[in-house]
Amino acid sequence: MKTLPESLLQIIRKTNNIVLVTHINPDGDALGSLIGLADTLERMGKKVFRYLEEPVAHLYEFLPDTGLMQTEIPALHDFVRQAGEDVLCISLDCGDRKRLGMNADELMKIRPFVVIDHHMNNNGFGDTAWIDSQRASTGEMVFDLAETLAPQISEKAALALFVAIVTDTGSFRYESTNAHTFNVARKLVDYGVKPGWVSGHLYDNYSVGRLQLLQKVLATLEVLGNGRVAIIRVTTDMLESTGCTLEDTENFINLPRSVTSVKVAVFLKETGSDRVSVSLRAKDTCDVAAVASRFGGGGHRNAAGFRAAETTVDEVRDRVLSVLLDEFSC
Ligand SMILES: [Mn+2]
Repeated sequence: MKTLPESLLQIIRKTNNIVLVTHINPDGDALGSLIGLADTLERMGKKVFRYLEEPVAHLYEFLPDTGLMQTEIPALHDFVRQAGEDVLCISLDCGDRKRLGMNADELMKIRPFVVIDHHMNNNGFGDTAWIDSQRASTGEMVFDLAETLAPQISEKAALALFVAIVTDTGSFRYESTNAHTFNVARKLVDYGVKPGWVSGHLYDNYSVGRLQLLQKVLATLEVLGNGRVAIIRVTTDMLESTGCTLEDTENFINLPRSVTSVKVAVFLKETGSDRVSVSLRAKDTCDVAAVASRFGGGGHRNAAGFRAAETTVDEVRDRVLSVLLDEFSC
């Protein structure tokens, strides 16, 4: 595990205006890390601009301070202008500058640009980077940072960081979970987090429509390669007829992945008339980050994804299958 670089601490300590950004379609780790760090920095007396491309997804609305997120680029410009030279941008949980979204170039004009992340394929874009692929979540890294910077972590920040860790470790089940992960989680509970309350919000808080959507998605299940590959899909029609959005499909992929024989689960999502987004989850040795990078995507060895345009779900299915079975022997 890489320790927190001193240079990062110095640059944060001396800067009074800090912009926090994360990847598009932010998950629990992205949002939790951003919220937890924002609160810690504000308690140190700094001004913080919490930038998101889109408002917080319904699933994560229970997180603290979601109302403080800003989505407007002109507001960001005002913040940076008022800050003058005394400004810094920190990117959290984002493995690639493209994943900063449509305003990536604008965001990266804010200098210095600091990257804190745990994605294996992160090439260290920006001026200063703290990247540690041994970490189970960015939230765990932000905890180390917050604990070093601030005398006390607030209950609010603790909750946000706990959600980051729980979601990115699949509730402490993934391979990346280690003693440090539990150590951080224990400290967060000491700071006031109630794990049962968090689980209730994350896992027992769904609509009937989502269950009906799950019914339709599971009906598309295909199992191939002698049971090693399981594929499910969601179409825009299914979303419409159940009153759901793609957000509601979060965690669906864990069901095909949970089958004993399955080494790779593939979730094909129709995101428009000719657009498809693909999530890949692996067990054991298959490296789905390598598979995803073949299609211009990325991620972790066990969890990765990519997007494809000007294509159909069937076409993408065939291409992914041939790469998985023929080239990677997953
Ligand atoms: Mn993460």
